[in-house]
Amino acid sequence: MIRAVYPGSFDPITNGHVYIAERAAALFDELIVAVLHNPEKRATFSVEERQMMAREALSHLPTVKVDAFQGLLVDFMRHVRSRIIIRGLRALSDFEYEFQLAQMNRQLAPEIETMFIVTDAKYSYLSSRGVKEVYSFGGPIQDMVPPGVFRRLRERIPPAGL
Ligand code: COD
Repeated sequence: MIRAVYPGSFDPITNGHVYIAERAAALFDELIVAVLHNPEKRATFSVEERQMMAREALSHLPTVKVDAFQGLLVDFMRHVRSRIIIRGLRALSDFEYEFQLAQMNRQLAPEIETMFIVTDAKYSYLSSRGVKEVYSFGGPIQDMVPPGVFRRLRERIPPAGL
C-alpha cells in the first residue's frame, strides 16, 4: 500500500489544490491532504475550517483523507508512515521555494521523496492569497474555488460589490 501526503496551508483550498489532489489520488493507494496548523502564523481560516473545506471539496475522492499537522512535516510523514510528499508546481517562480523545501526535507529525512505534479494551465494563476485578494475587492471567484469555500468566504469577508 503506497500512501502519499499532500501538505500545505490550504487557506483556503482552491480548485488548483483540488486538481493536484485528484492527480495524486489517481497514482497512489491513499493520499493524505495535510493542513498545516501553525499557531504563530495568523491564517484567514482556522485549521478546523480549512480541514472541513478540504474534506468537502475532496469528498468525491474516496482514497483521500484530510488531516492536520503541527511542527515538522517530516515528523508527520514518519507518524503516518509515508515516504512521498506531493507538491504542486504552477510556474517557474514556484520552483525556487519548492526546491528549497524539498532539499531541507531531504536533509532532515533522506528516506522521504518529494514529487511534483504540474498544474493544468487553467489553474496556473491560482493561489489562496490571490483568491482572497480578488474577493476582497469584489472580483468574481466562483470559478476559482469549490462551492463550500465560496460560501465560507462570503461569511468571513464581507463581499465588496459582488
Ligand atoms: N495549481 C497547482 N498547485 C498549486 C496551486 C495551483 N493553482 N496552488 C497551490 N499549489 C500547490 C503549491 O505550489 C504547493 O505545492 C501546494 O499546492 C500547497 O500550497 P499552499 O500554498 O496551500 O501551502 P504552502 O506552500 O504554504 O505549504 C508549506 C508547508 C506547509 C508544506 C511548509 O511550510 C511546511 O512543511 N511546514 C512545516 C514545517 C516544516 O517542516 N519545515 C521544514 C521545511 S522548510
